[in-house]
Amino acid sequence: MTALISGAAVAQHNSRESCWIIIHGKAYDVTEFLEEHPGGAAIILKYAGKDATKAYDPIHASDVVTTHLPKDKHLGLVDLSTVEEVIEEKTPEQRRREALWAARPPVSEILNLYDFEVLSRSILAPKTWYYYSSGADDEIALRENHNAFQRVWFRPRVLRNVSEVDMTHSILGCKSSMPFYISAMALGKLGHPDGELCLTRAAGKTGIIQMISTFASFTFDEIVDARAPDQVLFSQLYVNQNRELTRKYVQNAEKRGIKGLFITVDAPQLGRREKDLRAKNADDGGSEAGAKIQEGQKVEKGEGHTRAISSFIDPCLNWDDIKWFQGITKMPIILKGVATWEDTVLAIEAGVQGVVLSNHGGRQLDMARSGLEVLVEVISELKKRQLWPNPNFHIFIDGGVRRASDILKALALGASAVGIGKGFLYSYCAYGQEGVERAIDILRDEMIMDMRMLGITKLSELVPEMVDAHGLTTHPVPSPEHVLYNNTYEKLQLAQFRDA
Ligand code: 173
Repeated sequence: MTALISGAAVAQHNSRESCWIIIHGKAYDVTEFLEEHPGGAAIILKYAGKDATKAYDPIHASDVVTTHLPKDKHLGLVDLSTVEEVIEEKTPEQRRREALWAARPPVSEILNLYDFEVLSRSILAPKTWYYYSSGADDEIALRENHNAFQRVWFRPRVLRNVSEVDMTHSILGCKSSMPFYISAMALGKLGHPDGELCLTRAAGKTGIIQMISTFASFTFDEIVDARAPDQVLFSQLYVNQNRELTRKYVQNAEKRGIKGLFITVDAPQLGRREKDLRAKNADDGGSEAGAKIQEGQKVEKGEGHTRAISSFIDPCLNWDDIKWFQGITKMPIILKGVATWEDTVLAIEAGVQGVVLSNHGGRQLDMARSGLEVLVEVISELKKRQLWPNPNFHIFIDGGVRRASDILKALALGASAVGIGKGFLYSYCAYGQEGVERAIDILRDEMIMDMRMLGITKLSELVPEMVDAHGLTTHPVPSPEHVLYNNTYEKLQLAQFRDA
């Protein structure tokens, strides 16, 4: 048995010239890795010669250090009884946020998905909030995703017996308790220590499908291990320049029983989210950097840390690559981030099983239309070409979905199902797993109510005639404020902290 390394031995390597750190009871020599760390050298140097576990854990998947550092930099087990505990002073900002966390209203008082959002804004560290909430450039697409739903109106039917309502659905042939899935989002641990696992556990309890992000902050296997028996999971894929790593990732996903591979096609380069970039410049850490990145590669820096992580993404990806994916997996392949009918036709011709019409939550190309608007165009053009309806091809949309009414509008207009990302992200930032369960309950209640008032008892009764989408392609310009409404009536209210 090899001897344990003492705390004193590690403590000697406390400089840029020789930097050792302890993570989960093991010592690592990170001297040569300092300049490669996506989060910058400064944050590692803060822990040079010390136990960095507490700083590492909230941000990194557990295997990042082991998979990133060459084996000769793994120094061995440390005798933790000889290691001085790192006691971090809490900053006033951390104390303020902890007080807000304690003053959250009971989760039962949360009435809609916006409530989670408004609480998260205060609870999250500013740079996390900016990373999660910012859109690309002028954030027009970000806002448009939400606004588009407000340009579609219902044409409800009455006097139908709606006592029993069934909202179960099939998504890519898999059973789902409702017609939406949890969309992939990166870096979940920034928002809550249990990060993506809050989603997995809540989804398992409620029969909802979750899509795992390539850049989740738990490893892919940790998330899959947290699923309930028979729980369905999808996987989102950023294609790596090193196709061998991508092949391994995809084949592991298939082996672990993933039911759909969603290949992101709208991010040959990451969009510029300026709030995120500014927040990153203003601090040392760039803590977003710690995602589970596909193993063994160096990152480029200089344009913000999130963009640094994304430098693995292959901008060469093109239609010819689809055949390669079809050759390495039998999972259904869905292209995530399609924005036109032309590319939807190409996707059908390429033989994939579906598309997600999406502008990436307004985070990629600003002014790219909302998925909802693109949906109407796509269905109409596919019908003209006798390509729709098509039981073997699935059209999903995401972006801006916060209400069951949004989901029902999308389904009425032809969507096979709808992806919801931030609505669930903020639910766990504010309340952990309990928040996600509450969000799902809220959507279930809204679904029952809306389906009844639309005059349907099951989703197959939802038809295009139940919505008026004429205004969808009209993009209104900002109008002067409504003086009477704004000055006379109280604003709609959102959740408030107790005594805050
Ligand atoms: O939207 C995102 O933030 C995203 O897709 C991403 C991509 C790479 C790294 C981190 C996040």
